[in-house]
Amino acid sequence: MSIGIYFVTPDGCDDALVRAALAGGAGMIQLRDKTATDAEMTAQARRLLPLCKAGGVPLIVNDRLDVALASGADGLHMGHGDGDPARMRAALGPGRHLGLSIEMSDQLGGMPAQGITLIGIGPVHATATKPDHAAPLGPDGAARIARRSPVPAVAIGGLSATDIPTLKRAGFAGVAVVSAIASAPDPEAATRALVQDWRTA
Ligand code: TZP
Ligand code: MG
Repeated sequence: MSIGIYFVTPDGCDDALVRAALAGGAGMIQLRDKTATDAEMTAQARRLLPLCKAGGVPLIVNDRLDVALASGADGLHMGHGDGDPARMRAALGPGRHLGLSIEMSDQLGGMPAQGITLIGIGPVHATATKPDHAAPLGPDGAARIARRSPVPAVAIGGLSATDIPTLKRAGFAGVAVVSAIASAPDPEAATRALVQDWRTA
């Protein structure tokens, strides 16, 4: 699986920001919003799904199985310890993505059997976007975990263009970013530049 640039939304993300990431060439979108209600998130996912589908880009819902199911999203992404992945897979059925965030290699156990299709490894660097994050792994630490992963992995946490060559060479399927796109003055141009860096790395 090659994802390239995986855009994870900030809280309160407007549709325009997701449109910009899609226009810039993001390969996967994760709707992550710790502040929205389930109804708001479901409505937003329903609005965004046709745009994502038109570009062949999977739209993944963070944390909320009910929202993923109600919206018909392409998958769910959960944190380690946020529930039983096997139960999430049973509820999602086959054919949709099930992502899992992990912070250490101990958490790789049992992965394919649980129906997980993608793991997010991080944080690579400290980041203000996730205030309660675990100790940063650094690119080498994240890569060591990725090498042991039985499923494709993306790196996350404080990532920018400078990290891309190392992470791509380490075998990651992509890099997941919030602020490198969401806080850029021109999110579409920022996405396009990251995608270009990924392609040429
Ligand atoms: N999980 C680990 S770090 C992180 C998440 C959701 C936030 C990444 O945001 P940013 O702005 O790309 O550092
Ligand atoms: Mg979570």
